[in-house]
Amino acid sequence: MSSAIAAGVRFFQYRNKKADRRHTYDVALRLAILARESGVLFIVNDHPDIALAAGADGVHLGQDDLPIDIARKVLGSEKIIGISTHSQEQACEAQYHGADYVGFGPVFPTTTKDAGALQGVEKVGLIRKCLSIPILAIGGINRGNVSDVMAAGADGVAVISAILSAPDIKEASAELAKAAQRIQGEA
Ligand code: 3NM
Repeated sequence: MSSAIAAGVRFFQYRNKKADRRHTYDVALRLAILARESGVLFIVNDHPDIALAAGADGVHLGQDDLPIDIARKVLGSEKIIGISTHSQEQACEAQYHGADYVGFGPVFPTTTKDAGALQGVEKVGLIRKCLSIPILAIGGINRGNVSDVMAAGADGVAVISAILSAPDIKEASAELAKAAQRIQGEA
């Protein structure tokens, strides 16, 4: 995380589907402290209670996690609640229920998880037209396609393998952050 912070990444999610809740809390606590000291945002995947207990900025929910309004009860009005969406209908519903942002994907093929039907860049443009909350595109995003996704209307991108599998995490983060910011600056 430190390398990515140094490279300009400003929003982090701790996602570990295999760890038990105690381990998730322990790691989230350390990452929340680092994020606060570094002035970046930090959210925890799946668990609103762990996000709150660890002092994170919010939670990222999946479609099968707690509903947004229940997570809101746990976290209060100040924390960030985001949710993964995989269709225009889910994205609209997330906004209606008070999500602060939606993740939308998979935009491109990914081997990181079985993310369901491919959405493509055009869908990002479509949901941009009906959502006022930020859209973070996810799924197979890399330095070669990030500009297209941003140009289609995403507010940001969520990236796993193009950063974590890169030989140099700092360099990969910097290239992605620079490409995303350049397009945002043009918008
Ligand atoms: N969620 P990578 S795609 C965690 O479509 C996740 O909601 C997705 O990893 C979704 O950057 C995905 O390595 C994996 O493709 C993203």
